[in-house]
Amino acid sequence: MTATTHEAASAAETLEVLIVGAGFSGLAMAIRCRQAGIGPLRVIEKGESVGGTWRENTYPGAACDVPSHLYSLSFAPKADWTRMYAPQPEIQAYLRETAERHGLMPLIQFGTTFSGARWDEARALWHVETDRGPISARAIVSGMGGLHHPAYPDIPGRASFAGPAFHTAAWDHAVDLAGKRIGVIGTGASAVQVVPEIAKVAGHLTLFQRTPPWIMPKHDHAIAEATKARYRRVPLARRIERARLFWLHEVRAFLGFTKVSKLTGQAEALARRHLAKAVPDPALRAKLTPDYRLGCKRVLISDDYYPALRRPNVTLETGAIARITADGVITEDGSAHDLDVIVYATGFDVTASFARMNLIGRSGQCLADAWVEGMGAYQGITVAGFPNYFMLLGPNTGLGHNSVISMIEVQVRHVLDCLTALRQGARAIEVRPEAQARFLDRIRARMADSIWQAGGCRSWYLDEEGRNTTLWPDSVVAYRRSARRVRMADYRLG
Ligand code: N01
Repeated sequence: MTATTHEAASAAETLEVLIVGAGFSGLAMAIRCRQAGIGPLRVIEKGESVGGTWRENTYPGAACDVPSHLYSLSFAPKADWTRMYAPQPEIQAYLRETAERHGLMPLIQFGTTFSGARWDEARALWHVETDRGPISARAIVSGMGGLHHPAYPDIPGRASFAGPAFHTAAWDHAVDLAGKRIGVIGTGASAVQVVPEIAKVAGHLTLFQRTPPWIMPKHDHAIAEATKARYRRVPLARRIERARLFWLHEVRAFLGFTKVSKLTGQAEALARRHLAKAVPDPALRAKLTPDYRLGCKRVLISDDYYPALRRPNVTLETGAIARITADGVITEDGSAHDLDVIVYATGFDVTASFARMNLIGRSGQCLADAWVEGMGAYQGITVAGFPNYFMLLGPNTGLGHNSVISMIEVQVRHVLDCLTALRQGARAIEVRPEAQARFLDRIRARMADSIWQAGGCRSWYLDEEGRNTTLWPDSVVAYRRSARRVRMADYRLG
């Protein structure tokens, strides 16, 4: 395959495919498109380098909570991951090296934000708006994901705080935290990673917890040089390790974390033992004990979070926050917590990320309007009324139990099949509304007794109406069966 057929198209040229985002999804799609000879192809990326969420989340302690040999692309293997759970810089470097090795860099237009697209029925193409000018493309593949709009809490007085205040996903590295009084709001996956790091340097750290998370042991460790050498020499050994990790998550975590089962109870017992071992003080332990079922929120893994909370310079505050002032946080009991810095570890606005896509489909309908009853897409990938538009990690394709990279790979396969149909002469490919409705009914039925609905908690998985429009309610194997190959009967070719 020559690189020239895939070089970025000139501004006026109609692209065969425009990929939005150069994170895991967008890069995986671009690699596969190149391998399939699809072009002209371009990737637009709002940032100045590849990596997506792994470029944006640079907070101290950022790392993957899925083992790296599993949290990587099967067709871009890396034998020498340094740790069981790679730190963020290593994952970002992996994505950069992967993009370079596959010749993607000339195809990526950095510093370009997608601001919307309108389907042109007569010409069967998308007119895409970006902050760097318009682009025409026959097909769009969104690799934007859902976890990139930081959510800031709606706390009165938030803007009045006089000191530096920033979100974990927009870390301000210019702020020196040494010796400072720091408040961290939130106790999710980002917080459990950042808190132990901040605690090491802070004068005092106050952690504001609304809901305690379930935390399992992490057992992170460096991967021995001999193991890396073996994985380099014998790729089969690395593949076996990947398969072992996949099935471990697929079976044990799936059964324990997605429905209330015997394994849920066993996992809770393990997490309670982990807590009891790390926190002997019964009062602190009580504050850290969840009152909902494990799996209802994302199950966290950490070996250093609980020990960090025992440090003399750390306070766990469980009183609700009443307001923020210039000097710090006031809790509802009237206590003032004076702070120099506030860190928002308050997660992402997932629903808004998708809804904000200013996409106008075939009959002039906006995607946000198509989703007034909640987000939903056929296989999480395509939406009726929006031909030639494909989403990677779209609605209902997140996971609570396994690596989302395995979901991305299934979706890339599905999209490639659709793109192939376009290459074979179809002007447009669009999911049939009845196929989409059938798929969504199936999802909703499976969701009914899931732990996310029945586990007694409120999480970012659920939208304002309490619908889970973010997670896949079944195993990865089931998703592969469902989505890997396109059932052409479910699509209408135009
Ligand atoms: O965000 P979260 P996150 N007052 O939404 C609290 C991925 N990820 O950035 O639980 C007080 O989980 C909120 O409290 P509550 C992963 O998919 C992956 O940590 O709602 N508190 C919660 O404690 C993850 O699931 C990795 O009661 C407020 C916290 O803020 C997703 O990103 C690492 C509040 C938000 O937790 C999001 O994780 C990191 C308020 N007004 C993240 N509003 C990996 O390692 C919110 N909170 C792969």
